[in-house]
Amino acid sequence: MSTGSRYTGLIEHYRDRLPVSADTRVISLGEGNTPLVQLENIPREIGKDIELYIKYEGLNPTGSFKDRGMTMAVTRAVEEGSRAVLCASTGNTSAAAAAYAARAGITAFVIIPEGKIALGKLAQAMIHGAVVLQIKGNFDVGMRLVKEVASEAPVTVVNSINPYRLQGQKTAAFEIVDELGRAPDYHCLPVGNAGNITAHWIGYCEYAHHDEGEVTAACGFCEGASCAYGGRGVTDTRPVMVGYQAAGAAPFMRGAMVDHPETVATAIRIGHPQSWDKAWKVREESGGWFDECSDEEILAAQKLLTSREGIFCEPASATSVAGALRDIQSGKIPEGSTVVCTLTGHGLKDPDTAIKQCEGAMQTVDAELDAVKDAILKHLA
Ligand code: AN7
Repeated sequence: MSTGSRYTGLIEHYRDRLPVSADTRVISLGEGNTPLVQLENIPREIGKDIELYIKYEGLNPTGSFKDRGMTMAVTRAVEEGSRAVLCASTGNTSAAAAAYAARAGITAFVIIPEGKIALGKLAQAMIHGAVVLQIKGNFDVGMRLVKEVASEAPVTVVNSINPYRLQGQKTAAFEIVDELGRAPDYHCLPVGNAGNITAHWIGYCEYAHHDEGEVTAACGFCEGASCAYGGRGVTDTRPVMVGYQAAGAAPFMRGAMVDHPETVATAIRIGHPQSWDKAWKVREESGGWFDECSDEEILAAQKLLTSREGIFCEPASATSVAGALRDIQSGKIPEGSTVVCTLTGHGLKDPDTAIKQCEGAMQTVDAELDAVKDAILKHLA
């Protein structure tokens, strides 16, 4: 138990709202408590009166929001006596599983699609000592294999079908309400398996269960009137939830699973979302919608954030901003709104895609004063 003000991770911080007991050994790397940064330049440039924030989840210990779910999932796996965790991953889950397993002193097995995960994520899984199994198949195939092998080997699955993952991830919604004093009007996220959009809705709903003995803002994910959080809400507002997919991997737009998903945003190169039914329920309950963004729009939004706001996220994360800006410009998200976009992963995860976008941005000059001075003066001219 921390007694001072040192932040020691989201389980300690939100302990009374998470499935842990007083003597649970918490496996934490100090995740959560990420910055909510208000964008200044982009809203001005598009000429819209909008309070636009990004939730910078790339600043978690392994560089993505997955840490929120992984601290819970690994904590519970260890508590239940598990010696190994297993996941399929487009990259970030494998990085988080590898790190938290190392912290806990257990083994992580990760199944990844060959050649389709960003370099930083692969480096993380390997350096933390995970057993990395590359398959000649995409994430969805890997996920099927995980489910099949889990019943035949002594491993705990730590994909978001593990309910503790969503419990950990719901804390991002708590943090936003704690900071803003209310829920935003709109919350925009990139959608792959749709675990994160579901987790956020669970968090927002729990925080809105505020009447003593009665659930005022019931969501379809709790036990209704017997919800453990009734009477413990802190706000009566909930956002409209908006999920954006990459156009080549957009089952929620097709209304059906996609067998061969393709996108530059490899993190969300997912055609068979694991939280399919849950995400439709989120849309319905929150009055939200799904939409899709092209790879060009995604990369343009990534570039806009880096060049105008100094914020570097990976391509998948930029999908939330790409979609939100389009809906703000069209008026679907009206002026005067408060909007939060989750930036799910750090830009350093995928240096190759970033560098590819910046051709001609580097010049080679002689190692002499004149050459360097010329280059600077030419640029300023
Ligand atoms: C940066 O790592 O599924 O809709 O295996 O890494 O909750 O799936 C990653 C997903 C968005 C989508 N942004 O979240 C994995 C994996 C980033 C991601 C998503 C992912 P969900």
